[in-house]
Amino acid sequence: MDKPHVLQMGPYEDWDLPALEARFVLHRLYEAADKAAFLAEVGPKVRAIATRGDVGAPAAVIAACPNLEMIAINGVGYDAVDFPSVRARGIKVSNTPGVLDGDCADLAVGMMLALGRNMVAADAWARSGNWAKKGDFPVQRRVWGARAGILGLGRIGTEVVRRLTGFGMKISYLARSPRDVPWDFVADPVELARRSDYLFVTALANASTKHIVNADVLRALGPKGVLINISRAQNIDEAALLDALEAGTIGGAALDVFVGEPAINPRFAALGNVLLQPHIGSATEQTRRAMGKLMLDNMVAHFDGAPLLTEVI
Ligand code: 8YV
Repeated sequence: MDKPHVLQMGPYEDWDLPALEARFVLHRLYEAADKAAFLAEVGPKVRAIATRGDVGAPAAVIAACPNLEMIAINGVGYDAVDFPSVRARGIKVSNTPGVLDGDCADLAVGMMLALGRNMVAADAWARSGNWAKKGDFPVQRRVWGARAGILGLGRIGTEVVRRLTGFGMKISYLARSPRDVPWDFVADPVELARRSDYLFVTALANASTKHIVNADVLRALGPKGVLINISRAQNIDEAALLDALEAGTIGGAALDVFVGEPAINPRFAALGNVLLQPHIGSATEQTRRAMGKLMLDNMVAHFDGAPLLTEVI
C-alpha cells in the first residue's frame, strides 16, 4: 500500500522520525525556502498535517491541502489550528493530552521557587565572587505556606495543585464551575489575583481566555504578587504585563510562553524581576517520547480506519 503523504509543519526530535517515516511520506514545509511554491506542489497529495502545539495549522495551509483528512498535533494545545477551516471540511484533529501534565507542573513549581527565592541572582552572586567580596546574599521572602491562585483547573492545573499542597500553600482556583475539590473556587480573575501571592496561569487558550490576565488582574496581584504562565501568551495582556513589571506594580513574572516567540519582546531581557524560559514545559525526553508516540498512534489509527485515540472535539 502506498504511504500517505503528510505535511510536517515543524521539527521533531530525531527519535520520532524513523517510525513516522516508516508509515508516511513526510514533506517538511518549515524547511522550504519558497513555502507557497512548496505548498502548491505537495498540497494536493497531502492527507494529513503533522504539527506541534506551538505551530498549529493556519487557514492558508489547510486551504492548500484539498485532500486533507486529519491534523495530528504533537502537543496538547490546539489554539494554533484554524478550527473554522477544520469544522467546515470535517477534518479530524488529534492532540497529546495527559502525557505532559507532570512536566508542565514541575516547571511551573520550579519557576515559583526559582523566582520566589531569587535563585538565578543568587547563583550569579556565588559565581561572580560577590559572596566573598560583598557578603551574604540578601534574604528573600518565604515561598511555602503562601497563597496560590490557579487560573484554569484542568489536568495541568490539577498537577500544579498536587505539588503545591506539599508546600502547605493555600489554594484558590478559577474554573468554569466549582469542582468537588477542597480548594476555594473563585469565579472572577481579579478576585483570584487578589487572593494570590503566586498566580499560575494554566488555562487552555481560546477566545474566552484571551487577555484574561489584564491590567486589572495585575493590579489586584499587587507589588508582591508573582505571575507564572505555562499556558499560552495570548492569555496575558503582555503589554500591560511589561508596564506592570517595569513600574514594579507587580512583584515579578515567570514565563514559559511569549507573544511572537521565539523572538521575545526585548523589554523582558532588561528586567530583574522576571524568570524567562524558552517554552520548555513539556521538554523532557520521557515526555517528548510519549508525545511523539501518541501523535503517531493517532495518525496510524486514522489511516487504519480506527477511531482516533485522543481526538480534539
Ligand atoms: C510544545 C506545547 O511547544 O503541548 C503544547 O501545546 O506548546 C508544547 O508541548 C510543542 O507542542 C512540542 O512539540
